[in-house]
Amino acid sequence: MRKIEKAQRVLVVYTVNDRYAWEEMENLIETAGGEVIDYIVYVRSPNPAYYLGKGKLEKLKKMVEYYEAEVVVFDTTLTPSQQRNLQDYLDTRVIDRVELILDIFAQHATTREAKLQVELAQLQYELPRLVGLGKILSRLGGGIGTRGPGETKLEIDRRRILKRIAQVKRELKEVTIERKIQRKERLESGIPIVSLVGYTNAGKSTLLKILTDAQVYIADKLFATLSPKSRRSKLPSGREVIFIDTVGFVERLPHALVESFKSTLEEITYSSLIVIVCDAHARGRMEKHLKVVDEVLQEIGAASIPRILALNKIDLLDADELQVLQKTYSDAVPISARYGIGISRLLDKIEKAINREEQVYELTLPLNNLERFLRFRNHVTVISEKYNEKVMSVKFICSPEVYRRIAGYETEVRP
Ligand SMILES: Nc1nc2c(ncn2[C@@H]2O[C@H](COP(=O)(O)OP(=O)(O)OP(=O)(O)O)[C@@H](O)[C@H]2O)c(=O)[nH]1
Ligand SMILES: [Mg+2]
Repeated sequence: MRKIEKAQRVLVVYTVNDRYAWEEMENLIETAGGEVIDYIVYVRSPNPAYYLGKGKLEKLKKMVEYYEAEVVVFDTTLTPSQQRNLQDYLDTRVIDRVELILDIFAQHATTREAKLQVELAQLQYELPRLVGLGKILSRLGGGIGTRGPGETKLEIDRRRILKRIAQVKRELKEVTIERKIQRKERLESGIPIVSLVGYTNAGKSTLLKILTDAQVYIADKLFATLSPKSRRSKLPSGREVIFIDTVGFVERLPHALVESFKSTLEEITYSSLIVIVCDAHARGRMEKHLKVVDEVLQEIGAASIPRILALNKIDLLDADELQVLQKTYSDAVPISARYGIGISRLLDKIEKAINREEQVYELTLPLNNLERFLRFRNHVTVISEKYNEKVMSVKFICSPEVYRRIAGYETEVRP
């Protein structure tokens, strides 16, 4: 069930005094298909029953009536009872930030995996909200509400949701196995993986396209990419890498979503290098966006992977702005993914970062079992090789990941 239908009139309740946060919320609502017609701001501590204080609540009620608003969106998380009370009092649909983001994800999911991941997040969000739904849902019809709030019905619904959760989890497991096989193949190829990560709408898919000539979906929408693509490509030296696109992050990303998309986000943890793509045109928001990216990377266990920062969309900046930016982020690479500016510098930096990770290793391998080493021959630089009738001693340079692959074989070496 969609929370916002096309062109529905939406009133917003902002809970922070931050122009950028308002802009982002408006963007989220538009991405979901709604139209923001007016807003109120409420930054005081939330009332347990209605979130809003009495005065603001009455004002909002009048606005709902005046505009005939179809949806009220709160830019925060509401408790199930606050949401229920608000819907009853305002006599219109009330949704919070989490539901809005889930709604966008649901609209953008195209692959089986993404659809299952979103459904799981939605079901988990719905479950605690099921108990004693107010009159509004029964009146609006559709979905759970049509059955009315009778206790036994609720119990039936609860069981139905739990059953569906179990089923979705089972189906996701199957899909995940497929992903694991692909990942294993990628890792075994020894080719370094470079993940493009960043805030939603930063230009990750556009960058993937220009780096690899891939056909990817690019849109001025939040969360355009839910089923990330990966593509092989060559660095300036001719060395191969795999670039992977990722799901965009957002401030206060619903935890249920991070959980559901874990298998997709997990891909990032297998990379040799992370390129953080950041919308440099987002000026005032940039630092916050970078902070969110950092937090998500920590949460998924990718904090220790080396990073490069790419400041994207510099075509939208004037010379002064660019200069200030370069001073503040002196290690970053300014680029325009759309117009192909700064891409070769970025590739050089990627290559250097990958090489920096590499070290000299030494191995002694039995001659009758060189297969594994030979498979990785293209991913190492051999410094010296020595043979006798039984073994080969080899000194070479490669990345720690490639070495791990070869070293698994080392244990089989017998003196
Ligand atoms: N002006 C300008 N626009 C850009 C540039 N790179 C990307 N864009 C635009 O920014 C918007 C978002 O680009 P995407 O590549 O879809 O962004 P994304 O990071 O993949 O977004 P999600 O998948 O939603 O997380 C699109 O409208 C792009 O055309 C750039 O260098 N300059
Ligand atoms: Mg994308």
